[in-house]
Amino acid sequence: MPTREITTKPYPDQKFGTAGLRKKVAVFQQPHYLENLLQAVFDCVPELRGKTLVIGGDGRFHNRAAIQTAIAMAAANGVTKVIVGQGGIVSTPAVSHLIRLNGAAGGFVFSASHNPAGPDGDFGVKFNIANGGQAGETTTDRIFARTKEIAAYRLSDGAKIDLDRRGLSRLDDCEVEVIDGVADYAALMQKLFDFDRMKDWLKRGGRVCFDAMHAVTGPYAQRIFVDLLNAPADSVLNATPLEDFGGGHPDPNLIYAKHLVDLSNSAQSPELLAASDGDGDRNMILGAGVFISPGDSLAMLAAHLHKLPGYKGGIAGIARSMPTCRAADVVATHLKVPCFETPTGWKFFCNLLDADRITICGEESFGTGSTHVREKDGLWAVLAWLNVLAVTGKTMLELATAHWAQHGRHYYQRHDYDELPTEKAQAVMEGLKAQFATLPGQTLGQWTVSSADEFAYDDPIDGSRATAQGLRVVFGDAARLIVRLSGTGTKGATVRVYFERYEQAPALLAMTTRDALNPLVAIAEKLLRLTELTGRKGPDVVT
Ligand code: VG1
Ligand code: CO
Repeated sequence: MPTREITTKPYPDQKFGTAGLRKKVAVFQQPHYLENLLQAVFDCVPELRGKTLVIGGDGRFHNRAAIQTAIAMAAANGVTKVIVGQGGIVSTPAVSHLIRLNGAAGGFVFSASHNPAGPDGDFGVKFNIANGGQAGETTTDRIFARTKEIAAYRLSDGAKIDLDRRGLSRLDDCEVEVIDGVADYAALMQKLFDFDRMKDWLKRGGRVCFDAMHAVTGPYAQRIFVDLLNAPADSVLNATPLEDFGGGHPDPNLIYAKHLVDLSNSAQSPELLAASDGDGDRNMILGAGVFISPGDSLAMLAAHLHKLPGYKGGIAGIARSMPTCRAADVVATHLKVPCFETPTGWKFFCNLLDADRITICGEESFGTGSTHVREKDGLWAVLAWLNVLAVTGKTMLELATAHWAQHGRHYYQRHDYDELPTEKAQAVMEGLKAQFATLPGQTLGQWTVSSADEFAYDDPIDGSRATAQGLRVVFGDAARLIVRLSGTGTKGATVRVYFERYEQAPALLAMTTRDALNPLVAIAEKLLRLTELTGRKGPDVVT
């Protein structure tokens, strides 16, 4: 079949970042929109020529059409093998694994992560490189620059691939293999965790409830929990991926997975409750009667990880993103391993993982991961917790309480102000920055400011410097207030405000998060003048 070269005109709005490009479906459906972006990737990443490319998606609306386009363009751009998941379904962490397993030069994930799906929802493209991680900023900047000058793209005219039938076919000089998107990932999990022990725990009456929220993790959870671990079928909720995610919002947090919170507080609660997001990289963890915040989950897993088969040798180090609470730092000190503080975004962890400086890492935004792939991994975190339960024989509440008693407790919350006009969001940031010089030494409420600055990161591996990574007001070890602008929104600007309070006194370990953080919220309102500057009565989302 011939390859066609099609003339096109650039779109100005294809700002490709390390988390890819996310837009409304209607934007992606404009003529040549997706093609322009993909051609820009092929143009800027010549390493794909003569190599393998992995393609997957979270099953959302437009996924199948986008995958056909990507395959046809890969073939026309000299890719010699495409590996694609059956039905177009491969989670973000599984794509990362497949790239590494097959020595591929890169991979596309068609997803807008936790953003709602369907014809009126969002669509997105992420591009990962040979190490399995997201392409770095130099590459994504080049891709964006290329989209602004693109004049033509190449497409193979061959037949469409049957995405539902596993096996090999050929498109021009490109071999296309439709694989079971779950199998290799499930095999990896079996290497890392003690499946016999977990099976036994379940057999003895331990109960798990995992909500796949009609997104990509359904088939993974089904295979792992039900088929491999013999958990009852009703352990997995909403297991069928739907193009509109069933009209839901697969952002696993206290708002969008509230039914799990309610279940965990009921008498019928299973021991472990969890959910993942659209593309399977996030996780939310609850136990009967307890919510484990993502920062705590990172710290607690780090403390127990050496008990799990894949991590028997102990851990080399821990990393957390700057806004993530400092519970991990306390564990790192205890274990005498380094703790790295990175900007938000998984790519910063990848350098540390590649250099074997860390074994586990995590973000406050319900993301946890380890050396096994180069993305955060929702199901991995759930299995790690299940394995910890099986090994220790303790309940989640017992584990959390013991952790806080030993290491102290970091109360934590994030407030989001969504879809603000850019000027208003900027005004909040500038307003705080203007006070930086006078803040240190000031006593606000019960705390005294030890430092106030804008976070910058010097990458210890490649020496690069990332600036403007969020504003922080630090009150020693006792508390922190952090403000940053989201880099992933699809509409307007989002201001995120993060609150952290640390307590060690036994009497202060069992407050509600809200009671613990109210005084800090009041300080933030004074410093940031959020009501006045945003015109909002309060945050849109509290997690
Ligand atoms: C958010 C989270 C960040 C995460 C990113 C991608 O970014 O805060 O921790 O890495 O989403 O996650 P931001 O810039 O909007 O705060 V995913 O699950 O959408 O790939
Ligand atoms: Co995601």
